[in-house]
Amino acid sequence: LQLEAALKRAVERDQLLLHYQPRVDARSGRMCGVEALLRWDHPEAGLMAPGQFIPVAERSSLILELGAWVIDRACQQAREWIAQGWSDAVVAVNVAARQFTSGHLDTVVQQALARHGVPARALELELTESMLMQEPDAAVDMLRRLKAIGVRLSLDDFGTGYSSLGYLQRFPIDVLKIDRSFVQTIGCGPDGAAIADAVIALAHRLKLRVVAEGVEIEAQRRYLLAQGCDELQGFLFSRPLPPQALALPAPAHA
Ligand code: G
Ligand code: G
Ligand code: MN
Ligand code: NA
Repeated sequence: LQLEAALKRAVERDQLLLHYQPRVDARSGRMCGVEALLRWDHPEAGLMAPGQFIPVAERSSLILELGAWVIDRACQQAREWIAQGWSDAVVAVNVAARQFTSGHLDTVVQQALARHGVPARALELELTESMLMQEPDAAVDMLRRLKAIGVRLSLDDFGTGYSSLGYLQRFPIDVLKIDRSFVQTIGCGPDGAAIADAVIALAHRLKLRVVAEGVEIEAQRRYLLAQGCDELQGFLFSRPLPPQALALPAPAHA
């Protein structure tokens, strides 16, 4: 309860910040987007990772406030990058289950885009299988409303949750993100790449983009490129960084 009260104050006291981890185009190596990752600059504990406080926020409606703050700040940053010449910047934000099932996510997104004058294509929402499977019909309805706004939708940690492949076809999503546990086994034993291979094939068969996360070594990069994976993310390229530390890509249409 103490942490919850402190977290509530953190929003008001401007102690939250976003770090950004690059996503690179597998073929060209060019940065094609970033994932926003929440941090709490705690006055005593220092910089806290979301694993330490998101679960606390998720126990109450505080997660809705926090989630809206993240979307707003990500849009503000996207606006800044676009103004700096990174015209096709895409900022992906993680969405919590309660945020998705609240029924207001489309309104929150629409308002943030409008407030900062950001095109919808610059925002991607990272969802998980389990949050969509809580109430699949309601989920399809919300996904359609989000698609109508024009934001990109991805399934994060794909392969670790529970979902049915049948629903995958009903959900109007754009991107599958291969969970890092399936990337880290590439090169380990004869079946180490089996799940990554299958997810890439499935994604392309369904005309979805596929992103591998947790790419840490060159052998994984080379393998995923050869398999046709579209985008890569991981410590091999960069850790999550404060926005001013990111080197922006050269203009695409120079
Ligand atoms: O950075 P770290 O490894 O601690 O991230 C842990 C988890 O926190 C990841 O699963 C990530 O998706 C989640 N996370 C990071 N930022 C946010 C955020 O802004 N909102 C929500 N709901 N989850 C986040
Ligand atoms: O669940 P989600 O995919 O949103 O989790 C993102 C988390 O994964 C972030 O906290 C980020 O720091 C972490 N991460 C990003 N790249 C790598 C990597 O190459 N290796 C590992 N172990 N973690 C990573
Ligand atoms: Mn994520
Ligand atoms: Na993930």
